[in-house]
Amino acid sequence: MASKPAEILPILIAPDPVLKAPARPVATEDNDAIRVLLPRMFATMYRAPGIGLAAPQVGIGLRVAVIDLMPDEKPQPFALINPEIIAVSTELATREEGCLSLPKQYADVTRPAMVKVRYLDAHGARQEIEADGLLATCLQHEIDHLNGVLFVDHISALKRNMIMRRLAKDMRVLREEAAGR
Ligand code: GNR
Ligand code: NI
Repeated sequence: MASKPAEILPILIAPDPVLKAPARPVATEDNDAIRVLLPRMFATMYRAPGIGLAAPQVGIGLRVAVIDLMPDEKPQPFALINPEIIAVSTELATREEGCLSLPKQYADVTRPAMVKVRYLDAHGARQEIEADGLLATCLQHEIDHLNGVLFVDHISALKRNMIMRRLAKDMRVLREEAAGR
């Protein structure tokens, strides 16, 4: 039996209070909601396109994120429920980050180069993952979202203000263009 493709959800753009609010842990009672939410989050992430998406970015204050780095263009999706960073390396790594909630804005962010993350997968099974490289960055970026933190919170106030002003202007131009036709 063929099922309908999952609905694409609108992505919240900063500044939005939902993006600044810590999300609450998923509980057993949330199972039905999660079953609907995960396919929608994957569909939204792939459509954007992005390599990760956290539930607060689609207005849902739950500790849920999806990631797919698409190594060699091949899908490698995973869902993280109640993810926790349980270890970080002292070694740091700097990488240029972007965010679907700050479209077209980029900055170098320094974070631990390696992380170990514990989470529940889409079936509710306990998992642990040790990551470096882009996956380590992405895991930390998504878990930040669940704590109301954006990548711009890791850079200087000067750079952050520049990005937030540029984003506000870009959004105003887009709104004006949309209104003008
Ligand atoms: O698509 C995304 N790309 C990205 C690039 C570098 C570091 C982090 C990311 S995550 C981002 C999608 C997003 O906003 N996830 O919350
Ligand atoms: Ni993001």
